[in-house]
Amino acid sequence: MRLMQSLQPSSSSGSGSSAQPKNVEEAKKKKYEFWETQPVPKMNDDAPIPRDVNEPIDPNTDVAKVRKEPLPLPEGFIWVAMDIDKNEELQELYTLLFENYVEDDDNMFRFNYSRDFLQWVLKPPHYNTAWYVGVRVAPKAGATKPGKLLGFVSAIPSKIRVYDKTIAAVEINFLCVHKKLRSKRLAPVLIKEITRRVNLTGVWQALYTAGVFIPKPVSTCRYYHRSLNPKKLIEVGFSSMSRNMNMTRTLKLYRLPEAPNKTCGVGGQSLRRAVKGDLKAMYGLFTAHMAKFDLVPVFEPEEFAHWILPREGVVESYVLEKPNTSTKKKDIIAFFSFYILPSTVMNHATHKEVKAAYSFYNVTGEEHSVSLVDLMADALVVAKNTGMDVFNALNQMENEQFLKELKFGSGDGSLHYYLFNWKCATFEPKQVGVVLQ
Ligand code: MYA
Repeated sequence: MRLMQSLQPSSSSGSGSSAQPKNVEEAKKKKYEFWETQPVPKMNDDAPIPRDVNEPIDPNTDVAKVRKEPLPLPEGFIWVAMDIDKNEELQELYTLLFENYVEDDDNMFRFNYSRDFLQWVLKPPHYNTAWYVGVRVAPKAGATKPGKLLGFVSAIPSKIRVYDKTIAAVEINFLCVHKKLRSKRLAPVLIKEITRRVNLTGVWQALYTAGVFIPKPVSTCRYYHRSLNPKKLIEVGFSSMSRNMNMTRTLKLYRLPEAPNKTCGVGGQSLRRAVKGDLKAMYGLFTAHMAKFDLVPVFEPEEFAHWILPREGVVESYVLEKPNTSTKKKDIIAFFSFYILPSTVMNHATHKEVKAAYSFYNVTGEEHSVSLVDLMADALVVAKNTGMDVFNALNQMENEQFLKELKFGSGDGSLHYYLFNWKCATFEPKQVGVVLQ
């Protein structure tokens, strides 16, 4: 069975949008009217950036020079900061994304970020509500309701280490323009406005990912998919059955044990859902693990807690414990985590949604008392028992160790990583330690 579809952030979908390049060959033929004006690497600059170059493209850090007023919008539209603590506004954002956000190239699936997921992703410690930038239709005189939300982009604060430098940055996500307003150059205005708002706080760099190829990725990773519910995935067209397979054989191929068993039992080890009291040990494992990679998030303990503690239907994490004979307590020796992001099945009579788990941060301790393959074999079982249909992972970090062995199939799209206003050597997927939602 070959997995045919892979949901990638792609702007080629939806009405009226012109196809975006997917790779460097296509990209070199295109003129990037907007991106050529921005502090990002030039598309046609083929010389690789040497490893000792690791610095801003535009070194200006003078907040006084940042424009004080919002960018002008076409008549009839206004800027708003969405208040996602208000149910109605969270619902409006949810609906904009539910109807207009990222689709696969064949317009069969669309990401369906839940309201709880949005609250998780947009509200890490130190979030800034001015960075939930919305564009609304200007309300008519005397109107009691706000105008419809037609565009959005968000930033959250983030510290990232790029090789040996740690920089204050933001992560940009949820850039979305309503399908009816596509190809009218609203996206560049949203990007310039979020840049202005971030610059006003003295931050000059950003990290973002996209399925489209724009100037110029610092890394390109591939998605891999592991069927947990192969029958449904085939029925909705997410994956297809190869010619020498039938359903019985396919089901057998992807069958999983009913309970996690790879890591358990061995030397008294046991697996359980992570709780607050585990955070100190998990944080220690995590920071040691991240030292292996070159593009990584630098979390304070409270940020780590925000990202890793389980939230029903949003993010799951499990720790593996081992009895310590000298302390008579249990030590946490590894953990895995995944976030839960369903996709709407757009045109199917019975199936409305594919439930997908996305590999997040998975760490085995230094002593290697458990292999990443065994740990992730149990992650698959937990994901399946949580109701997931598919488990997705990028070929980043050390994921190549388990992808083939655990029967992940290669997707058909790439995820490009970008740094705004930063010049550095590109990263192999195995050097990329950051996972964005
Ligand atoms: S990735 C997810 C992006 N969202 C979607 O794919 C949802 C579905 N699509 C849409 O809503 C629209 O098609 C979007 C474009 C909004 C994507 N990233 O307004 P336009 C360039 C960056 O006429 P539209 C995510 O959220 C395109 O090359 N640029 O087009 C991360 C062209 O520029 P150029 C993109 O289709 C976002 C211009 O926009 C993308 O109506 C990171 C055309 O504008 C894209 N995904 O709207 C944003 N797609 O002329 C950058 C197209 O040069 C953040 N374009 O070719 C930068 C850092 C900012 C903060 C800095 C702080 C220091």
